[in-house]
Amino acid sequence: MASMTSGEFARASRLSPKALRLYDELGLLSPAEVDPVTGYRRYAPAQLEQARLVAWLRRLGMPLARIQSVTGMPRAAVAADLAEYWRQVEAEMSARRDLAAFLIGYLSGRGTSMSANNEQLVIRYSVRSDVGLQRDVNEDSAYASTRLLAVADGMGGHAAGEVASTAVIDALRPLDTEIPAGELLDALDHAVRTAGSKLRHMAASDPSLAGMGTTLTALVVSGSHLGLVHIGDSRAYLLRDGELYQITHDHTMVQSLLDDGKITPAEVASHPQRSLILRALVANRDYDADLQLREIQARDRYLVCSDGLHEVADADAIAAVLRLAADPDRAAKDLIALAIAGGGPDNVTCVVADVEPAPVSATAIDRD
Ligand SMILES: [Mn+2]
Repeated sequence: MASMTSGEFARASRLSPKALRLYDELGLLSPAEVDPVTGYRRYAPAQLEQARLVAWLRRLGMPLARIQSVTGMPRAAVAADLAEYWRQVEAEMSARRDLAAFLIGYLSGRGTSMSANNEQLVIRYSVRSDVGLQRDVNEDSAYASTRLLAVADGMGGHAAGEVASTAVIDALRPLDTEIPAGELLDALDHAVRTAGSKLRHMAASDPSLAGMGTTLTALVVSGSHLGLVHIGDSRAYLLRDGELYQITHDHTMVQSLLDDGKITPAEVASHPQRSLILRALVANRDYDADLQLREIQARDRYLVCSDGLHEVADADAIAAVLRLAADPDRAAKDLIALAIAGGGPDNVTCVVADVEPAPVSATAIDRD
């Protein structure tokens, strides 16, 4: 049986190479063979059905951990699990439909300023930053509140990096207010563009700031939704049901080489251009940031961090700390310690936020 290159397999299965790599990392679908020298993956045509099944289950919204648990099962067992999963989805949808109907009536009847949240959640957070062991100044800036969680990692030499990251975090402050979920992405887009033009204005009036720039990864919470804006190589992670997910994509040279299959994950750490950032908020150019809208759930734990953490700590090490720490402050302290133990080559900043159900007394809506 002739094997297929990952590109051929991606086209035939209508999955992106990125999705195939993710499925491999998660143990959902491993290549039939991996070239020991080049790291190139090859798949068997017989794996197409498995690939399509994984893609369909993803489209239905089944969590990765659950897909993982059914892969390899006989078809009948997968069918039974899918039926059970779908019953749960419909039960949740039905509960949300009831709540939405209640809210629509409530809002149109009284016209109060109550926010249209359909779940009552609270955010507990902590922020920690450290200069590290090899730098003289800390050019990271951060912000944390119950609504806005942000990290910016400045660059540009002398004090310019600190100026850039501080200015961008300041430009985000207006987001620390009640924003309807439907307006989150527009608000984030506006804030990041304002931040970019602020950098350009500052550089125009002070030539020593011409080369400055900063990364930005920021989360804004509205009810059960979260808006995310991201540019550069800072990261956001989500720990949900014990699984760690990186929810931002690095805008770096090595990430783009990885995406194109030109290097392997093992080659990243020693790549000569590993610190080269392809997109950031800079004074002399206008790059687009990534925007996302996500649902948050009670017991989610979010981490926003500068590369001072993930350049020395891999996902397993970060996940281990996030799973164990009793509260956000413990987690943030332990993550900083992890970066220092790894040599502290860079400034390191960690914002950790837990999503918790609101205490009953604070619940605005009684669904009964
Ligand atoms: Mn950094």
